Amino acid sequence: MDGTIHVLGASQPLPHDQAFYDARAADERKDLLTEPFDSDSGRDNQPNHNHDKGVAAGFGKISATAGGEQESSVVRFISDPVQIRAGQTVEWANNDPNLPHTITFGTEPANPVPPSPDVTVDADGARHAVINSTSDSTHSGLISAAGHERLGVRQAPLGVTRFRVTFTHAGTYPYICVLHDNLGMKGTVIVGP
Ligand SMILES: [Cu+2]
Repeated sequence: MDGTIHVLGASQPLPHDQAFYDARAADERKDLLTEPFDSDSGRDNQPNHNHDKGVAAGFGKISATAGGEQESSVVRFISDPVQIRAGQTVEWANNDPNLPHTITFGTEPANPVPPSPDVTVDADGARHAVINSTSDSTHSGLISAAGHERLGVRQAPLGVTRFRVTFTHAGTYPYICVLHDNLGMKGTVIVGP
């Protein structure tokens, strides 16, 4: 691990111009944002016995940089709209270590933190609700990873990063993340008979 410093005279041209560095920055940004799509855990092809369809509720990444850390987030529901049949279950998974999200059908709650009273907890810790009609309201509460682990600090309990909804009747069910709907974080579940 060694390096070399080239010191140029003040009048010598630099090897690269600003456009070169702008293009490199754009490439790195694209890599950060697209990489999780290759290997995420919330896509439809993920083998999982707890649900029929998976939706990624955001992606994010924390990168080490010379200046400390850098965070990047995709604030979207990926795999949207999702189509299922009546009786099937959709699972949302937040794959972002930076941002909490919610999955909210119907009326927005005054307090976005706790889940609505109809939400139960599955054996694996995921939250779960059942929606019987397009006029039902349900709210996941904040779905988020636990805080960073830090030296000398007692480890925080795991965060709840998954929310499932079982749909018993056909219909079109729009939903939002109450924290980021203004940024376009909205989705739709289409339930066939
Ligand atoms: Cu969100």
